Amino acid sequence: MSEFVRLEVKDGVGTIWLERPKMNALNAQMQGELGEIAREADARDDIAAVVVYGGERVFAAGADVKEMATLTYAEMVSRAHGIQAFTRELAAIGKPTISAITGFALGGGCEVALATDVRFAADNAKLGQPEILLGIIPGAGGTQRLSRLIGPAKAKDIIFTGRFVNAEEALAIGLVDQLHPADEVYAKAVEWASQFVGGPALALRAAKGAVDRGLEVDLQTGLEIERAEFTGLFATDDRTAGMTSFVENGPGKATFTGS
Ligand code: CO8
Repeated sequence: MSEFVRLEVKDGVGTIWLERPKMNALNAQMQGELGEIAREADARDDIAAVVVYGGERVFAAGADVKEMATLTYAEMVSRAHGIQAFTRELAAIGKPTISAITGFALGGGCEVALATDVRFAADNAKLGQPEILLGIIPGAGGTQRLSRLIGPAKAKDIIFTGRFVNAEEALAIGLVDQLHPADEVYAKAVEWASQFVGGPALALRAAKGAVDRGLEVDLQTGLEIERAEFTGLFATDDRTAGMTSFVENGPGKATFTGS
Protein backbone atom coordinates (compact mmCIF):
# COMPACT_ATOMS: atom_id res chain seq x y z
CA MET A 1 0.00 0.00 0.00
CA SER A 2 1.24 3.45 -0.90
CA GLU A 3 1.40 6.03 1.87
CA PHE A 4 2.16 9.26 0.00
CA VAL A 5 0.83 8.64 -3.52
CA ARG A 6 -2.68 7.50 -4.40
CA LEU A 7 -4.22 6.39 -7.67
CA GLU A 8 -7.89 7.24 -8.07
CA VAL A 9 -9.78 6.09 -11.15
CA LYS A 10 -13.00 7.78 -12.22
CA ASP A 11 -14.79 7.46 -15.55
CA GLY A 12 -11.66 6.26 -17.33
CA VAL A 13 -9.32 8.95 -15.99
CA GLY A 14 -6.67 8.05 -13.44
CA THR A 15 -5.56 10.73 -11.01
CA ILE A 16 -2.21 10.30 -9.32
CA TRP A 17 -2.57 12.23 -6.07
CA LEU A 18 0.61 13.48 -4.35
CA GLU A 19 -0.16 13.46 -0.63
CA ARG A 20 2.74 14.20 1.68
CA PRO A 21 2.06 17.27 3.84
CA LYS A 22 3.07 20.00 4.12
CA MET A 23 4.76 20.49 0.76
CA ASN A 24 4.64 17.08 -0.98
CA ALA A 25 8.42 16.92 -0.53
CA LEU A 26 9.46 13.82 -2.45
CA ASN A 27 11.35 11.56 -0.09
CA ALA A 28 12.78 8.24 -1.33
CA GLN A 29 9.66 6.31 -0.30
CA MET A 30 7.39 8.71 -2.17
CA GLN A 31 9.60 8.55 -5.27
CA GLY A 32 9.34 4.73 -5.22
CA GLU A 33 5.56 4.86 -4.74
CA LEU A 34 5.18 7.31 -7.61
CA GLY A 35 7.16 5.04 -9.94
CA GLU A 36 5.10 2.02 -8.92
CA ILE A 37 1.78 3.82 -9.39
CA ALA A 38 2.92 5.14 -12.78
CA ARG A 39 3.54 1.53 -13.87
CA GLU A 40 0.09 0.55 -12.60
CA ALA A 41 -1.55 3.45 -14.47
CA ASP A 42 0.23 2.40 -17.64
CA ALA A 43 -0.92 -1.22 -17.35
CA ARG A 44 -4.56 -0.78 -16.30
CA ASP A 45 -7.11 -1.04 -19.10
CA ASP A 46 -9.67 1.01 -17.18
CA ILE A 47 -7.40 4.09 -17.36
CA ALA A 48 -7.31 6.00 -20.65
CA ALA A 49 -5.41 9.08 -19.50
CA VAL A 50 -3.71 10.30 -16.36
CA VAL A 51 -3.75 13.51 -14.30
CA VAL A 52 -1.01 14.21 -11.74
CA TYR A 53 -2.23 16.50 -8.95
CA GLY A 54 -0.82 17.67 -5.63
CA GLY A 55 -4.02 19.16 -4.24
CA GLU A 56 -5.30 22.73 -4.07
CA ARG A 57 -2.34 24.24 -2.20
CA VAL A 58 0.91 22.86 -3.60
CA PHE A 59 2.06 20.57 -6.41
CA ALA A 60 5.41 19.50 -4.92
CA ALA A 61 8.31 21.51 -3.44
CA GLY A 62 10.97 19.08 -4.65
CA ALA A 63 13.05 16.31 -3.19
CA ASP A 64 12.96 16.09 0.58
CA VAL A 65 15.96 18.27 1.35
CA LYS A 66 15.97 17.19 4.99
CA GLU A 67 16.35 13.54 3.92
CA MET A 68 19.01 14.40 1.31
CA ALA A 69 21.02 16.72 3.55
CA THR A 70 23.06 14.02 5.29
CA LEU A 71 23.60 11.64 2.36
CA THR A 72 27.20 10.95 1.44
CA TYR A 73 28.53 10.94 -2.11
CA ALA A 74 28.69 7.13 -2.04
CA GLU A 75 25.07 6.87 -0.85
CA MET A 76 23.89 9.23 -3.59
CA VAL A 77 25.77 7.27 -6.25
CA SER A 78 23.72 4.22 -5.36
CA ARG A 79 20.42 6.17 -5.13
CA ALA A 80 20.73 8.32 -8.24
CA HIS A 81 19.35 5.69 -10.64
CA GLY A 82 16.23 5.39 -8.48
CA ILE A 83 15.83 9.18 -8.49
CA GLN A 84 15.73 9.24 -12.28
CA ALA A 85 13.66 6.04 -12.48
CA PHE A 86 10.45 7.44 -11.02
CA THR A 87 10.19 10.32 -13.49
CA ARG A 88 11.14 7.91 -16.28
CA GLU A 89 8.25 5.60 -15.23
CA LEU A 90 5.91 8.60 -15.28
CA ALA A 91 7.12 9.69 -18.71
CA ALA A 92 6.78 6.09 -19.94
CA ILE A 93 3.02 5.89 -19.29
CA GLY A 94 1.82 5.09 -22.82
CA LYS A 95 -1.31 7.24 -22.45
CA PRO A 96 -1.92 11.00 -22.46
CA THR A 97 -0.75 12.49 -19.16
CA ILE A 98 -1.20 15.96 -17.70
CA SER A 99 -0.05 17.77 -14.57
CA ALA A 100 -2.49 20.07 -12.75
CA ILE A 101 -0.21 22.49 -10.93
CA THR A 102 -1.21 24.67 -8.00
CA GLY A 103 1.28 26.61 -5.87
CA PHE A 104 4.89 25.45 -5.93
CA ALA A 105 6.32 22.98 -8.45
CA LEU A 106 10.01 23.17 -7.59
CA GLY A 107 13.03 20.96 -8.13
CA GLY A 108 11.86 17.34 -8.23
CA GLY A 109 8.28 18.66 -8.26
CA CYS A 110 8.90 20.58 -11.46
CA GLU A 111 10.61 17.47 -12.84
CA VAL A 112 7.45 15.44 -12.13
CA ALA A 113 5.45 17.99 -14.13
CA LEU A 114 8.03 17.89 -16.94
CA ALA A 115 7.56 14.11 -17.18
CA THR A 116 3.91 14.49 -18.19
CA ASP A 117 2.79 15.36 -21.72
CA VAL A 118 0.97 18.60 -20.88
CA ARG A 119 0.84 21.04 -17.96
CA PHE A 120 -2.10 23.17 -16.81
CA ALA A 121 -1.20 25.62 -14.03
CA ALA A 122 -3.11 27.71 -11.55
CA ASP A 123 -2.56 31.43 -11.76
CA ASN A 124 -0.80 31.21 -8.35
CA ALA A 125 1.70 28.59 -9.60
CA LYS A 126 5.44 29.04 -9.13
CA LEU A 127 7.73 26.68 -10.97
CA GLY A 128 11.49 26.39 -10.88
CA GLN A 129 14.63 24.34 -10.50
CA PRO A 130 16.18 25.88 -7.34
CA GLU A 131 18.72 23.04 -6.85
CA ILE A 132 21.62 25.38 -7.63
CA LEU A 133 20.82 27.25 -4.39
CA LEU A 134 21.54 23.98 -2.56
CA GLY A 135 24.83 23.52 -4.41
CA ILE A 136 23.49 20.78 -6.69
CA ILE A 137 21.71 20.50 -10.06
CA PRO A 138 18.40 18.92 -11.10
CA GLY A 139 18.75 15.13 -10.89
CA ALA A 140 15.36 13.72 -11.91
CA GLY A 141 15.48 14.77 -15.55
CA GLY A 142 15.30 18.56 -15.20
CA THR A 143 18.40 19.49 -17.18
CA GLN A 144 17.23 17.31 -20.07
CA ARG A 145 13.44 17.63 -20.17
CA LEU A 146 13.36 21.36 -19.38
CA SER A 147 15.83 22.24 -22.14
CA ARG A 148 14.01 20.02 -24.63
CA LEU A 149 10.70 21.70 -23.71
CA ILE A 150 11.63 25.41 -23.61
CA GLY A 151 15.04 25.48 -25.29
CA PRO A 152 18.54 25.50 -23.80
CA ALA A 153 18.94 29.25 -23.17
CA LYS A 154 15.74 29.64 -21.13
CA ALA A 155 16.39 26.35 -19.33
CA LYS A 156 19.93 27.43 -18.42
CA ASP A 157 18.66 30.77 -17.10
CA ILE A 158 16.16 28.97 -14.85
CA ILE A 159 18.63 26.28 -13.73
CA PHE A 160 21.64 28.61 -13.26
CA THR A 161 19.68 31.16 -11.20
CA GLY A 162 17.29 28.85 -9.35
CA ARG A 163 14.69 31.61 -9.64
CA PHE A 164 10.95 30.94 -9.43
CA VAL A 165 8.95 31.31 -12.64
CA ASN A 166 5.45 32.68 -12.12
CA ALA A 167 2.41 31.38 -13.97
CA GLU A 168 2.30 34.10 -16.66
CA GLU A 169 5.96 33.67 -17.57
CA ALA A 170 5.63 29.87 -17.49
CA LEU A 171 2.80 30.16 -20.03
CA ALA A 172 4.74 32.62 -22.20
CA ILE A 173 7.82 30.37 -22.46
CA GLY A 174 5.86 27.14 -22.97
CA LEU A 175 6.70 25.66 -19.59
CA VAL A 176 2.97 25.30 -19.02
CA ASP A 177 0.22 25.07 -21.61
CA GLN A 178 -2.82 26.70 -19.99
CA LEU A 179 -3.57 28.84 -16.93
CA HIS A 180 -6.72 28.52 -14.84
CA PRO A 181 -7.94 29.78 -11.47
CA ALA A 182 -6.51 27.60 -8.68
CA ASP A 183 -9.86 26.04 -7.83
CA GLU A 184 -10.52 25.09 -11.46
CA VAL A 185 -7.17 23.78 -12.67
CA TYR A 186 -7.78 20.16 -11.61
CA ALA A 187 -11.23 20.05 -13.23
CA LYS A 188 -9.77 21.52 -16.44
CA ALA A 189 -7.02 18.90 -16.45
CA VAL A 190 -9.57 16.12 -15.94
CA GLU A 191 -11.61 17.57 -18.81
CA TRP A 192 -8.52 17.46 -21.06
CA ALA A 193 -7.79 13.86 -20.01
CA SER A 194 -11.42 12.79 -20.49
CA GLN A 195 -11.21 13.46 -24.24
CA PHE A 196 -9.20 10.28 -24.59
CA VAL A 197 -11.62 7.95 -22.80
CA GLY A 198 -13.02 5.61 -25.43
CA GLY A 199 -10.24 6.68 -27.81
CA PRO A 200 -8.02 4.45 -29.92
CA ALA A 201 -5.65 3.50 -27.09
CA LEU A 202 -3.09 1.73 -29.26
CA ALA A 203 -2.87 4.65 -31.68
CA LEU A 204 -2.48 7.09 -28.77
CA ARG A 205 0.29 4.91 -27.33
CA ALA A 206 1.96 4.77 -30.76
CA ALA A 207 1.68 8.54 -31.24
CA LYS A 208 3.23 9.27 -27.85
CA GLY A 209 6.01 6.75 -28.40
CA ALA A 210 6.82 8.13 -31.85
CA VAL A 211 7.01 11.74 -30.61
CA ASP A 212 9.02 10.91 -27.48
CA ARG A 213 11.44 8.39 -29.04
CA GLY A 214 11.77 10.57 -32.14
CA LEU A 215 12.93 13.53 -30.06
CA GLU A 216 15.86 11.43 -28.85
CA VAL A 217 17.25 10.58 -32.28
CA ASP A 218 18.16 12.06 -35.69
CA LEU A 219 15.35 12.81 -38.17
CA GLN A 220 15.87 9.73 -40.34
CA THR A 221 15.78 7.39 -37.34
CA GLY A 222 12.73 9.26 -36.04
CA LEU A 223 10.98 8.71 -39.35
CA GLU A 224 11.82 5.00 -39.14
CA ILE A 225 10.24 4.93 -35.66
CA GLU A 226 7.16 6.67 -37.06
CA ARG A 227 6.93 4.22 -39.96
CA ALA A 228 7.12 1.20 -37.65
CA GLU A 229 4.46 2.63 -35.32
CA PHE A 230 2.26 3.69 -38.26
CA THR A 231 2.33 0.37 -40.08
CA GLY A 232 1.86 -1.55 -36.81
CA LEU A 233 -1.50 0.14 -36.31
CA PHE A 234 -2.82 -1.61 -39.40
CA ALA A 235 -2.95 -4.76 -37.24
CA THR A 236 -5.45 -3.19 -34.82
CA ASP A 237 -9.24 -3.45 -34.67
CA ASP A 238 -9.41 0.28 -34.00
CA ARG A 239 -7.96 1.23 -37.37
CA THR A 240 -10.49 -1.09 -39.08
CA ALA A 241 -13.29 0.47 -37.05
CA GLY A 242 -11.98 4.00 -37.68
CA MET A 243 -11.67 3.65 -41.43
CA THR A 244 -14.85 1.63 -41.94
CA SER A 245 -16.81 4.17 -39.92
CA PHE A 246 -15.33 7.03 -41.94
CA VAL A 247 -16.23 5.40 -45.25
CA GLU A 248 -19.77 4.53 -44.13
CA ASN A 249 -20.72 7.43 -41.84
CA GLY A 250 -18.19 10.25 -42.28
CA PRO A 251 -15.48 11.53 -39.94
CA GLY A 252 -15.30 11.31 -36.14
CA LYS A 253 -18.06 8.76 -35.52
CA ALA A 254 -16.06 5.56 -34.92
CA THR A 255 -16.44 3.49 -31.79
CA PHE A 256 -13.07 2.24 -30.60
CA THR A 257 -12.34 -0.71 -28.35
CA GLY A 258 -8.68 -0.12 -27.62
CA SER A 259 -7.69 -3.33 -29.38
N1 CO8 B 1 12.15 19.35 1.47
C1 CO8 B 1 11.86 19.22 2.78
N2 CO8 B 1 11.05 20.06 3.45
C2 CO8 B 1 10.52 21.08 2.77
C3 CO8 B 1 10.78 21.28 1.41
C4 CO8 B 1 11.63 20.35 0.74
N3 CO8 B 1 11.91 20.44 -0.57
N4 CO8 B 1 10.12 22.38 1.00
C5 CO8 B 1 9.47 22.84 2.07
N5 CO8 B 1 9.71 22.07 3.15
C6 CO8 B 1 9.18 22.21 4.51
C7 CO8 B 1 9.83 23.36 5.26
O1 CO8 B 1 11.04 22.96 5.82
C8 CO8 B 1 8.78 23.68 6.27
O2 CO8 B 1 8.83 22.70 7.28
P1 CO8 B 1 8.52 23.09 8.82
O3 CO8 B 1 7.15 23.71 8.81
O4 CO8 B 1 8.60 21.81 9.54
O5 CO8 B 1 9.57 24.06 9.21
C9 CO8 B 1 7.47 23.46 5.50
O6 CO8 B 1 7.80 22.57 4.44
C10 CO8 B 1 6.90 24.71 4.93
O7 CO8 B 1 7.91 25.37 4.18
P2 CO8 B 1 8.25 26.94 4.40
O8 CO8 B 1 8.03 27.31 5.82
O9 CO8 B 1 9.60 27.18 3.82
O10 CO8 B 1 7.09 27.58 3.52
P3 CO8 B 1 7.17 28.87 2.62
O11 CO8 B 1 5.78 29.06 2.10
O12 CO8 B 1 7.82 30.00 3.33
O13 CO8 B 1 8.15 28.48 1.40
C11 CO8 B 1 8.98 27.09 -0.39
C12 CO8 B 1 7.80 27.43 0.54
C13 CO8 B 1 9.25 28.26 -1.31
C14 CO8 B 1 8.54 25.86 -1.16
C15 CO8 B 1 10.24 26.84 0.46
O14 CO8 B 1 9.91 25.91 1.49
C16 CO8 B 1 11.37 26.25 -0.34
O15 CO8 B 1 12.10 27.00 -0.96
N6 CO8 B 1 11.52 24.90 -0.32
C17 CO8 B 1 12.63 24.21 -0.95
C18 CO8 B 1 12.44 24.18 -2.44
C19 CO8 B 1 13.62 23.49 -3.06
O16 CO8 B 1 14.78 23.86 -2.88
N7 CO8 B 1 13.32 22.43 -3.84
C20 CO8 B 1 14.34 21.69 -4.51
C21 CO8 B 1 14.76 20.55 -3.67
S1 CO8 B 1 16.17 19.72 -4.33
C22 CO8 B 1 15.52 18.72 -5.50
O17 CO8 B 1 14.35 18.69 -5.78
C23 CO8 B 1 16.54 17.82 -6.11
C24 CO8 B 1 16.05 17.26 -7.45
C25 CO8 B 1 16.78 15.99 -7.79
C26 CO8 B 1 16.15 14.79 -7.20
C27 CO8 B 1 14.66 14.72 -7.42
C28 CO8 B 1 14.03 13.64 -6.61
C29 CO8 B 1 12.59 13.93 -6.31
